[in-house]
Amino acid sequence: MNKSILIIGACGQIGTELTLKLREINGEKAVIASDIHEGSNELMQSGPFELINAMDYDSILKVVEKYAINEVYLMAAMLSATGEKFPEKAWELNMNSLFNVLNLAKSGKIKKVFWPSSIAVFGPTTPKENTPQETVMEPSTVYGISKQAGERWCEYYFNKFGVDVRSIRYPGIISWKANPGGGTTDYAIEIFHKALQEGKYNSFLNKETKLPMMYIDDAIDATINIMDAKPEAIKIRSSYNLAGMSFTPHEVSEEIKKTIPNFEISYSPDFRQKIADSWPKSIDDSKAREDWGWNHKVDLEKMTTIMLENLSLKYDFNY
Ligand code: AKB
Repeated sequence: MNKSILIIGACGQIGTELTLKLREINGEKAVIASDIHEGSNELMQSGPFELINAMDYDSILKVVEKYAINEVYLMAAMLSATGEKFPEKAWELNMNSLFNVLNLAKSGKIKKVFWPSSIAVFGPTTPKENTPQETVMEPSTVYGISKQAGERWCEYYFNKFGVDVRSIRYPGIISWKANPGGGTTDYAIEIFHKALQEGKYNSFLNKETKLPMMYIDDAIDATINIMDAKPEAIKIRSSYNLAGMSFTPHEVSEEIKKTIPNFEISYSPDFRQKIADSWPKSIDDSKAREDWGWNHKVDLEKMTTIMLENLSLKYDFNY
């Protein structure tokens, strides 16, 4: 069967690069981008685009029928920091969009679903180092609660209705093409922009806050690989732990200094510190590696080089 893919939330940080990559692999016409607003020029010019409100079942159904869609990637969500400001909206968006897509699959209109979970499913009572796949999960943010509930619903729809839904728990994703959207890990992107624009950065997380992170190319590979794996290989139908690297604001600043020696970092932790403190420092992703061959490629050093090289062109920075 030929793939006909719909990406909901295609203009966001991950959606933008996922859309471009899936179009490169499957051809532009096979991948329909959608969001509640238009995206970057690069994204808009790369293939078909439809306006969709992820909370409106009928607007999704219309596009699914128009293009005979068989796979949906649901990338629309309200992340941890923004979610704490708008708890009810976060719950509404994160849960309603998931139910819409799961119900489309249940009714047989689509065959396969990708839905991202997050390290935010873990909470202050979770073991912090090498956090296991199965462990205590008592998330303390609305975003985390919605992702944990979502994981339960994904597994339920698989067991009860045979819905082929696949999911990974993204760590903080670092990228340079599209801006991040209101997460606690966003400092790890802002720091590169500020280093090149101002030579200094005031971090909203403190010096030693270690969090799991991943470069966007690895995240996109993981997303496409889990969707391409044989159904029997996907033994976990809630969501897989996934890891790339872990670092602190201090460690990434030291890495930036290798290229920009005068770079200065200061620390003014805000409400996001408490969120970060509730999350794991590192993740055990051995199940993803065993079940569907996950393998990350980019470490802190390589990611720093890629970020500085690409953003220096945007800011016309010579070093
Ligand atoms: C956030 O910080 O909210 C996200 C996430 C870890 O899911 N980047």
